[in-house]
Amino acid sequence: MTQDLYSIRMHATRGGAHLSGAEGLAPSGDLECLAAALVRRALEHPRGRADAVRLSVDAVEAAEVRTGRLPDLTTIVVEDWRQGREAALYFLAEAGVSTGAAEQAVATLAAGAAPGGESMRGAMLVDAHSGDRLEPDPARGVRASRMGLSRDAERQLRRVLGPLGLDNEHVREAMVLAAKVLSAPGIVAELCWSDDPDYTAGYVASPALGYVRFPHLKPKGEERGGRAIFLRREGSGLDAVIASLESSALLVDGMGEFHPQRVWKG
Ligand code: WAQ
Ligand code: MG
Repeated sequence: MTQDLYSIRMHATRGGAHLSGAEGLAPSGDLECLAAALVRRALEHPRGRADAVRLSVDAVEAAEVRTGRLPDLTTIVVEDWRQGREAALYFLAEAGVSTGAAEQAVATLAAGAAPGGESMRGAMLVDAHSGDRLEPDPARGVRASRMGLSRDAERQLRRVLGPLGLDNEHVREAMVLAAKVLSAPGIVAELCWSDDPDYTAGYVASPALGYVRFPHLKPKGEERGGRAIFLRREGSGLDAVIASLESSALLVDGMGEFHPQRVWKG
């Protein structure tokens, strides 16, 4: 990396509760435009208008920035969210998550993973074997940040996603976030569905499976969403995983493969 990059983060709240967050990694010339887009996003959120928006911009030294590629993408066509969750459990098992841990994480996200049944601001960290929750703060969770797409990669990604009907912010950002998560040590899998009431899709990602998306992981109108990051507890240790998710910088500058969609047969 020769160019200096900045990490930009947005956190919006409404009535003191988490409403929306976003993070990116961009050259200085892109920051003004990005900041405006993030403020707009907080004010036009489908769950309501933010009453506080915090933006932070931090320089990241070029030498700290790793580069990487996106995970491969596959869509598994499911009829509804019940089928979607059944399929997600199947892929989590394929990835190496125990049945108990996977079922518990799905139930926890469905019930609202933060205390009081709200959505968390960040992700739960879950022991892939026991299902134990490992994140230090169960309301905040762990927020992956300092990741972004290079301009060229963004152009390429949009060119491929467009004809698939998938060129939207949810998909682009989730793929970049999954790339960041999968690059952390000891990661077994990630499970996600949105907290936006109108967006029902979600995904399971793992180093071997890539990004496997399901058009429905929750009913339309449902506001509870979130992320579970499944870890192997032995190995690098929790602090190293959290440091990697929060503080290491990843610029995605390459594509993965795009597989044809498959229909879930149960
Ligand atoms: N780090 C950790 N957790 C996060 C982060 C982050 N940077 N951003 C969001 N989360 C958690 C948080 O609990 C949110 O409530 C939850 O994830 C959902 O965030 O069609 O739109 O931004 O392939 O609503 C996935 C499917 C869409 C895309 C995900 O997530 C597709 C989405 P949202
Ligand atoms: Mg959201």
